[in-house]
Amino acid sequence: MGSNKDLSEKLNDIADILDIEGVKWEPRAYRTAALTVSGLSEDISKVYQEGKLLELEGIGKSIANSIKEYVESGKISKYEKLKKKYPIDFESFRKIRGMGPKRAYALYKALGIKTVEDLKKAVDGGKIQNIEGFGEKSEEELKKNLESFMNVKSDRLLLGYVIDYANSIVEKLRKSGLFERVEIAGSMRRMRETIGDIDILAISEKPESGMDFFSKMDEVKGIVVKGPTKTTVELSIGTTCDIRILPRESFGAAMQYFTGNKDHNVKLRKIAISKGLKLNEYGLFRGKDSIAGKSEEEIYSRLGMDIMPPELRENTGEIEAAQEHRLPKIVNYNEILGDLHAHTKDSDGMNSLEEMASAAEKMGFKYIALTNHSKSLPVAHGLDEKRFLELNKKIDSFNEKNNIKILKGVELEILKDGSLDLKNDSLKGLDFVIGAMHQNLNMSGKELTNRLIKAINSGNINTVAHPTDRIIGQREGLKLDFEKVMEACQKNQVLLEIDGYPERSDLPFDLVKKAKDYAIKFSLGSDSHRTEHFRFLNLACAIARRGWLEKRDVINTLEYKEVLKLRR
Ligand code: DGT
Ligand code: CA
Ligand code: CA
Repeated sequence: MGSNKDLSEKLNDIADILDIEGVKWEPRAYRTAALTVSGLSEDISKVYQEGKLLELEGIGKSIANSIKEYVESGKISKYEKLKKKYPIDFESFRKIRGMGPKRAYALYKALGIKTVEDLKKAVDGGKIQNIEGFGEKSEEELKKNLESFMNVKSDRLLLGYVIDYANSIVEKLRKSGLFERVEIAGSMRRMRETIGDIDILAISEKPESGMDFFSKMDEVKGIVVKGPTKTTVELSIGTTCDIRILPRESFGAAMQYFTGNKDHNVKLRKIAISKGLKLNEYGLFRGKDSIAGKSEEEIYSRLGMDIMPPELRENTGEIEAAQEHRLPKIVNYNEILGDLHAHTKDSDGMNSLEEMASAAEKMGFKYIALTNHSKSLPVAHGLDEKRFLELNKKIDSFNEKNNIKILKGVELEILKDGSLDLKNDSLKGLDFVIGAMHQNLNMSGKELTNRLIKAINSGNINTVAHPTDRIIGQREGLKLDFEKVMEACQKNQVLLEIDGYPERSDLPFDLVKKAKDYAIKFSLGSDSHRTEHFRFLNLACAIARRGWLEKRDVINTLEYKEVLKLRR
């Protein structure tokens, strides 16, 4: 049995190889299928077993057959065959900026480079610049991008692709009737953007049957350790999952302890000691007597603190704030009324305006901003003034007939010199403008900062898209001078975006917290490229919460008409 992630990488590998072989169309089909698979909230084997493969976006008969083969045998014969001919680690190379499949193949042919380690050796030895099609400058750039990749690559999984899967495991455990309580703890409960494993805590009168049930679930690929109170399994999704069974009277203490994070716990324990108490996963003790343990509230309160949401527990000042009763009242997930970043197939999305709007309505959103790319981003089929005009007419007539409202938006390229990609006139017709830098990013931090600030000062953008431009596990954020950027945002009342798309999770929470001190407000966006992506808006809200934002700091808590007023 494999996983969605593994399958998606294999499909992408096939696409890369077909690209090298100069095959038309097919690579695109495989890439679309890979994207679909990686974005699924359930296991691909389940979709297959339910006979629903062909209902998936972009999956036709031939790719469905490959998936069938994969689910049944863990292998795809087409992949195995192609991979023999091209034994290259495309999966890693895809994550290195500027290392497309054709360049990877050129390096393989010239120097036998198959892996990241091979590449590093070649770059360090200055061997790339002599290869045809490369030069000193591209070697230099490759070196930078490779370093960036090496700095951030990790085995952690992205929360957005695991959270529904984990919740469905919890649901199954709850429904089994073998547990009195089942809860998620650890980094997932804190809604950290990446997770190392899944931590589950439970109360059960029948721990052994409970553990049996757990270790035999479909999601389980193998057992690491199995005992009556703690079992660790390897999940098909590519991470491990711990389940611990605890006595009822310790459950709060265990939730507190296993939610963490570690630094938060260490500080709490010190506070306990300073009060002559002892804190561990079984409770808060004076000598041998437990004085708290059943609930988390109890623990915090006996330590002289207000309880805080798990998202705040990163030891970044929340303990002090809790002691002084000045914790912020952070924004609630259900206070987010709409999504301010989404694409349709007019640019690089997969669904139509109507499909996106109806999916958003089903999610309970009151509005979405359609923010398709602008013309200078041809890889994303960016729209020019004329196409925006046509699309906006369509949006107007849609809004007349529907409850859910669409804001006429754009994800507008901030060009190399800081000027904007659409004419002022055409920007006037829009409701929400997201300024974004996607190209020419190999400038110095100072130049990039000035470029962005020029756009912020233009008075023509509402928010800055995914401000650091990091891609988790692939590349570091831009080396911007965020103090200057934040000052400019504050002065011009320009928002910063929190992009909830799992790989981006950008602005990161520590910078959100900093920006809040500049009295900057925020827009949240899922950056949806298909209907299934709207669930990522919740992740943007999680980052807002982890950055201590309150309702008034987040403009998605405003009604549609109020959001429209922002663009005056
Ligand atoms: P992860 O799994 O890397 O995404 O991050 P966590 O925070 O889920 O960490 P994990 O799974 O190693 O442990 C779960 C929680 O258990 C952690 O947040 C805090 C607590 N914990 C783990 N190790 C220690 C420790 O050495 N000391 C204390 N006080 N708490 C710990
Ligand atoms: Ca964990
Ligand atoms: Ca763990």
